[in-house]
Amino acid sequence: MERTLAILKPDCVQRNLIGKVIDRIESAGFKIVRMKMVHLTRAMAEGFYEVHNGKPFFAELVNFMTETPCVVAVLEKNNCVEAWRKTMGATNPQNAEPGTIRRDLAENMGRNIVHGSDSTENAEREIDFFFSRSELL
Ligand code: DAT
Ligand code: MG
Repeated sequence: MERTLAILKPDCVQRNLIGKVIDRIESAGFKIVRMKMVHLTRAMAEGFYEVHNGKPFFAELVNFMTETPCVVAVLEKNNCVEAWRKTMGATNPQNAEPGTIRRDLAENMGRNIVHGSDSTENAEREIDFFFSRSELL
């Protein structure tokens, strides 16, 4: 079964929306196979988002992701990577479809509640970034 990495970002935790987002995940048919809270260090946030290093929003992104703990989870479903991107909605909540998490809950593009891997290759990399081999057994 295909897997992806989801993050309930610091804004989700700060605004007490963890339960609402988990409900949406489960209602959309994803199985939550692993889940934990993590407070990212700067080095972790910079490493996780290294493809965005050098972009104008990079510093803001790293600051945001290190504000408070977040929740990281491994989701499982058929066609999981694409299905989770669809459930999240577009990066900019103003462009996201009604009924998506970002459209319904996010405040702006920088603070957009959730993360999802954008390919099966990146899903593997991102799951390995947060979960050790023994945690995945
Ligand atoms: P996504 O999270 O939809 O995969 P991304 O990988 O392009 O989007 O960017 C990672 C995060 O960086 C995104 O969730 C929010 C932030 N971000 C991206 N583009 C931005 C911009 N133009 N201004 C502010 N924040 C931005
Ligand atoms: Mg991305």
